[in-house]
Amino acid sequence: MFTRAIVRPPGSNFADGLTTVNLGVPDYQKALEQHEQYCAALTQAGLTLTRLAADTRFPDATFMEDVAVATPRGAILTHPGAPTRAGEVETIRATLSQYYGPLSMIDAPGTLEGGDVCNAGDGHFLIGISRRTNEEGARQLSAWLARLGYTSQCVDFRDRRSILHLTTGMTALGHHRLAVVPELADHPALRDYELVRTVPGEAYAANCLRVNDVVLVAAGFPTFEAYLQRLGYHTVAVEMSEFQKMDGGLTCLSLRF
Ligand code: CIR
Repeated sequence: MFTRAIVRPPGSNFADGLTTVNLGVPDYQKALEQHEQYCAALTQAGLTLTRLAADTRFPDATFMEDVAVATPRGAILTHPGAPTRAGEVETIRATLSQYYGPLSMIDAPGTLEGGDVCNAGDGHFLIGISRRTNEEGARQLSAWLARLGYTSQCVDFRDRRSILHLTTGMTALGHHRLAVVPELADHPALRDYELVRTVPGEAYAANCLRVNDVVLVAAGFPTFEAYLQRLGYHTVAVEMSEFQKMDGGLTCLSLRF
């Protein structure tokens, strides 16, 4: 059960952030509107929002998920693998400490981005090894999670080049279910889960966000959304086109706890 989320709107230089997709330059005004719609959906789902100010020192800083891992028992600051994002970590420390007290962090040579971490349920976390998260970062996170009484497992997907972060390719739906892109569905680490696969052309929809009784889905992926509804989920569609252009999805835009 989540009660809070920390969010930060995109800054005016949002388009200068990192991207690997070829979908054009994001429209800043539209991105602000979509961010507002996202915040409204989180509020509607029962969360109290802490809204940080936009920070133009870091064009990717709206993607809050990557700079910390927040769990019901503790939070840890990450060590982004993307050098341009390293400075974002300190911008969240004071806010997160208000809720969790002094925070530990992932140290070099470890790198880890929160987008590579998935709380799969039942006290178990999946940790992606990716272009941004290395084995040492995953090892440090796993040890920290173990101290909190959680189990974890690594999902090395460096051979699946189209997936940036683990949560780009899969997200937890509860009930031992994962939403997943076909490219990740045969990964041995996922074999004990029931998988809800996206259909061709809807891979972006795998990054959905379960918030209590609601699942936020990216607007424009009707097959996936209808599939979730048939499984009994109450879905809320949020326009995400401008964030998609910068490789970001629904989970990336907040830290929930
Ligand atoms: C980046 O490349 O770091 C940002 N443009 C997008 C980060 C998306 N975050 C996520 O998947 N958790």
